[in-house]
Amino acid sequence: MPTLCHAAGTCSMGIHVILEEIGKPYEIRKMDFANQAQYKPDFMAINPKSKVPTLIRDDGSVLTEWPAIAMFLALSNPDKKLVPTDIEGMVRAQEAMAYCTATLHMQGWTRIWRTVTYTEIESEHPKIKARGKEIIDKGIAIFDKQLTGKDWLLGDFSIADCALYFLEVWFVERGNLALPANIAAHYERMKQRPSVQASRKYDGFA
Ligand SMILES: N[C@@H](CCC(=O)N[C@@H](CS)C(=O)NCC(=O)O)C(=O)O
Repeated sequence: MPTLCHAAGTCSMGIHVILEEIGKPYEIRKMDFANQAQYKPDFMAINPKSKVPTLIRDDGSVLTEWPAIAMFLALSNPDKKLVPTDIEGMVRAQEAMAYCTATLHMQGWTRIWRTVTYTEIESEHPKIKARGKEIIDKGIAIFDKQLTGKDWLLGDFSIADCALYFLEVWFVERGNLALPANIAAHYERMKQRPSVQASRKYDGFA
């Protein structure tokens, strides 16, 4: 069965939700980020990028990068209908997942949480964090607009919603920020899904 290398409260929450949606057996390898488990040789032998999500598949091969893992899981479980099958729907899923992971996560939240990677000059940190917040707010507004009159980003529930979900958790639970109306409703809808409830219970979110 597949193994998800996962750390609580990180972006791999979204992949955990997808595995729960699929409903087949899987294992979680719990990563202790507080002890820098991602930089230990045993994990780096699995994923030299030192990142979660990392998926160890049934044949032992390792898949990294959120959108690739999500697409692999969706395409290899077509009966679960977790990604549209038409070209337009599939590229829209890629578009949403790329924006969540490459821009809002990497460009936005990284500026806020890992400001020191941008500069060690502390007096510049507020400016860098403010830029991160701007990037996040812009993205949240774009997704809020996309959700106008819709329950899910692409019409039907999909892996794109699971990408937006981990950002919603960060925004609300870690940032103590209020989401605009359509995304707030999307977050509540996500929280009604048993898959999300299982992930939240595992990670200790109410
Ligand atoms: N580009 C990767 C980024 C994954 C990523 O940055 N994951 C974070 C957790 S949210 C991580 O593993 N950080 C560990 C570290 O950088 O030490 C993806 O989208 O999967």
